[in-house]
Amino acid sequence: MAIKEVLVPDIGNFDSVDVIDILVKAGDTVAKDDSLITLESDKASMDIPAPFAGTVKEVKIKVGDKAAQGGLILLLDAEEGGSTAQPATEEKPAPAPVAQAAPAAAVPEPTRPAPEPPPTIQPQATPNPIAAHVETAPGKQAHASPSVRKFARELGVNLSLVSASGPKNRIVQSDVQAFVKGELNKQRGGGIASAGGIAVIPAPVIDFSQFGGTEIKALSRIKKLSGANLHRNWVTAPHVTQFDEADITDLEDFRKSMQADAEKRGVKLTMLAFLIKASVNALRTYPNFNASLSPDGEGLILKQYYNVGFACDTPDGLVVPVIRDVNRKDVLEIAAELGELSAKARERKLKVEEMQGGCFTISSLGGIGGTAFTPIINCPEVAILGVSRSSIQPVFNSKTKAFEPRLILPLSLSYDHRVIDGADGARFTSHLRMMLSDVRRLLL
Ligand code: CAO
Repeated sequence: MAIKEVLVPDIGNFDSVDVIDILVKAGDTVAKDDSLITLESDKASMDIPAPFAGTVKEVKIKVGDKAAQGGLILLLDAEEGGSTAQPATEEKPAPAPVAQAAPAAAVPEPTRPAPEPPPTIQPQATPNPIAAHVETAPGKQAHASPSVRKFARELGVNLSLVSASGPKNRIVQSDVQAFVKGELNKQRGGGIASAGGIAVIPAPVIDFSQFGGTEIKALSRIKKLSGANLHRNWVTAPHVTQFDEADITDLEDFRKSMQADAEKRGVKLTMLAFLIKASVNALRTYPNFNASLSPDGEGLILKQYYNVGFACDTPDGLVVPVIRDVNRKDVLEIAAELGELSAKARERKLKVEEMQGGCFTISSLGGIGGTAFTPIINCPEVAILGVSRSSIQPVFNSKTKAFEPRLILPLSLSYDHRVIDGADGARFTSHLRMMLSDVRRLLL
């Protein structure tokens, strides 16, 4: 074995092109002609193949770098006799330590034979978006490097169905892997047989510019990721939405009475904080809501912790920060965390772990408006609470025999009907109603 450099070969008429995909990592074994990296210019994309077989010792380039002919890609521990067709250079050994300081010229530079130019790589033209769109319909345009296309072909994946997460809306290998995983999970259907999958007719491909001016606005990364997740959740979990209303007149009075105190402590005491507290009480009473289906669909994983996520609208799209161990926190602590996490979400400073581990989600649109909506479950959770705008409603008081103005909060609970029965759905919202209409219970 000998460590050799692998350099960017002659890539045609390009001075410097973007590295858009690294297909190997240190320790990987590659065969001659296996793709190592993908380069992309405005007009073309190309995979750079291994000039000989060996084990990757160190990758010297990263996604986002610019590459030009002769640039160092990686060091490859070449297999014996495997490099004859593609000579490359020996890795430069470190200069031997010398006892006395000596001018640099005194340490002989090890001979570094010029690498034999590898064969010219023929760039593969990036498909014309319009042509690709038509070509891959039904679905959408699929930008992917030749290696990813090969990988997809080997797995029988139709790239037009795969969501892209790479630069310039490019499908990368991990997207294909995620797609295959998703398909396998779908087939398992959470353990409940899916009758041959869902057959839908292809979406029509329409050139909207024939009707008037159009422009294309790229979807943000968050929108693309959340869109794919929402679609999967909507299609795989049979949703039922239970609507209810809670009388929050007393709770709102209480909240307002506590607001000044809370502000002194730098906290905005919001209705959402009380809703999170009430939800955890309902989750403890109805543990099937604090659960996930096991991956084989044979059981229910009941969670002994109570982490609640809340949908947060940011300029880049929807994110769901998670407040952990809500059962151990009082309403003020929850409100403080809500404020911190929402601010972080809007400043794009949320850490991955701050969006993980949720058991249940609340989507509050009350500050914006609306009377009811059907939220999509944040799977693998099994339920989500939608909250709409509260309003003063006339409520009949059977004792006084008169209508009274009360502040009514609309609730929309979507649940996964594989896990939750309709009766439990109604029990859960009734429990929430009770908690929210009696502030003493809520704070106990
Ligand atoms: N009814 C009436 N008014 C309400 C209300 C409700 N249910 N909930 C909040 N409000 C009012 C508040 O009183 C407040 O008014 P003031 O500014 O006059 O005090 C205002 O709306 C803002 O509310 P807030 O500061 O309490 O914030 P919030 O807790 O309502 O919202 C957050 C926080 C992060 C949930 C919100 O900013 C957000 O991003 N909401 C959108 C969530 C979303 O996009 N969901 C859809 C996901 S798809 O299923």
